[in-house]
Amino acid sequence: MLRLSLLPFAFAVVLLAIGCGGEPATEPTIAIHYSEFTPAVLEVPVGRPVTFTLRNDDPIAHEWIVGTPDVHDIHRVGTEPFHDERPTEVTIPPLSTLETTVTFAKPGDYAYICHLPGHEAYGMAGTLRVVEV
Ligand SMILES: [Cu+2]
Repeated sequence: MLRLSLLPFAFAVVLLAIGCGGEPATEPTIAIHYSEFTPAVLEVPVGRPVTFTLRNDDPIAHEWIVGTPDVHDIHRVGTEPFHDERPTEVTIPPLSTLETTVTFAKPGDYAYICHLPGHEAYGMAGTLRVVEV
């Protein structure tokens, strides 16, 4: 009896794990809590505007910076304390939500990382998969 009642739950977990085989997201939400991005891997389409909702549930500020390795190299040693001028570089104040819209011209995997001191080392990084649709 117990086994039967758990079956639908197990099925739902499998569906979540394979992302339901759906389209890449054009309006994804990335949540930040305990200095961690959720989801840590996200698939979006190339050549189409993608509006990211960035929700910071922590009582401290974080950054969401997405780009190629050279972009991250710059930000690892950068001194800009606040980002609000490029759609791919966003500072999210404590306990707040921001939106940013980006159209990715080239498919590939791009890291998104918080470059505030110590946050990347703590694990505050994710992967954005930009895919052909
Ligand atoms: Cu952070």
